[in-house]
Amino acid sequence: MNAPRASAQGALTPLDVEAVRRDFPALHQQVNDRPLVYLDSGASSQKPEQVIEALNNYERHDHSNVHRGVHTLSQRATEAYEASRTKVQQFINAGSVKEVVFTRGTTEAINLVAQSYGRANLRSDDEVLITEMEHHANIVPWQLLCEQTGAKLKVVPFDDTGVLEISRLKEQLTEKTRIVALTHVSNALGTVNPVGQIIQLAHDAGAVVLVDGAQAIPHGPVDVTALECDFYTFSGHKVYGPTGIGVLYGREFLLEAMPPWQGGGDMIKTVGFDETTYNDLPYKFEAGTPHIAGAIGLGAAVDYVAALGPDRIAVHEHHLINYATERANAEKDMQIFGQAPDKAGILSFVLDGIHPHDIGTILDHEGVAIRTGHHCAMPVMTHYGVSATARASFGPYNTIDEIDVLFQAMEKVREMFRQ
Ligand code: C6P
Repeated sequence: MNAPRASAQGALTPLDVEAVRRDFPALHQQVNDRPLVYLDSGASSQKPEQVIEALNNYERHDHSNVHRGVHTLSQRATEAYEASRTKVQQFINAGSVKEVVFTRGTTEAINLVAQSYGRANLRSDDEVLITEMEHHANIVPWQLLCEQTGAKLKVVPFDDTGVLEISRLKEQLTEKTRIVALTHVSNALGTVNPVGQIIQLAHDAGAVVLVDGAQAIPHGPVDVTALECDFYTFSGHKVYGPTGIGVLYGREFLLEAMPPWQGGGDMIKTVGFDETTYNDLPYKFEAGTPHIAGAIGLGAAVDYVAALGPDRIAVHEHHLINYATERANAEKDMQIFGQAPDKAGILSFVLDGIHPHDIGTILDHEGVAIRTGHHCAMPVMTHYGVSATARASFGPYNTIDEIDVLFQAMEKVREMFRQ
């Protein structure tokens, strides 16, 4: 995330968390006879009324296919779909709507870049640089690309506190590096990487940079133009929007030069058996009927986040993670994974002698939802020699009281497993 603007930071009014909570109907329910404490926004966030209403309104009144019909419903659907693209463009400060491609999510966006940009530009002997803290979605597409092209995958390590080793990155970045792909915020450690600095280093070495923003965009301001990144990816369902929709931001001149990835309707201008010509950006990369409702819901979601204020969300979530970390540090049997100085609202931990899945199950009995497992970041688990962790992840609707409930519920876990 771009740091909350220093001048604005002092002047920021805090989030009215109770008002935010009122917007999220799913939060107001009992789970296992306890009030739900939802601490799994890193896996998928909940949706505010504003998003649910936008989806509802579209499905009830405006549904039709986009870019195809002359009739009123198709025009309404097209207008709403394209209006969402403009909202996303403004939200991330992209230079043009041509730079905003709708995808199924972060995973598809990364695969698109690997297969389109990567296949067109990489040769054997070239190198792709990723980091040890990547989600599988930012590892496997590059492994596939390397298998296909003969390029080599190199991995920048992180230290035991979860901080990327920039000195190693500098050593590994060479004239052979064509692509640097890294996460903005680690989903398993919470580390916020210095992506601005890394982008400059990569550009100096002549490489393009893809930033996986899945865990960054929901939790603070992101300005792709200020970052000067080449590609930025994120998913709707982590930013209080629907599943099945996401965004690939790409610099226009790069997208323009890239070949299409998937072929089909909407991505063409003309089709003949001898020759097919491709549509303009961004449609060249949107083959087939898109997830229209998803895009409209995502537009409502970014409107919602913009109105709350990404700066204010970041400040609130820092407050939560600092409090949770302080509490966790006071527990002798608790080990935290990821103690980077710059950290988003993600607390990954284990309790001595208790399997994370057991922690998750008992917490669920207490109404507390967390994620347990490898978090699709197996190399992070390997780094620490564990197979899984428990992970609490926060959103703008979480409170200090809920963190207290988490720690109280952990007492139950201890009682159950240490009798
Ligand atoms: N992480 C988590 O619980 P998709 O599935 O395409 O929406 O997002 C993939 C993805 C990519 N990068 C990062 C950093 C991510 O955190 C995720 C999704 C979820 O941590 C589900 S595994």
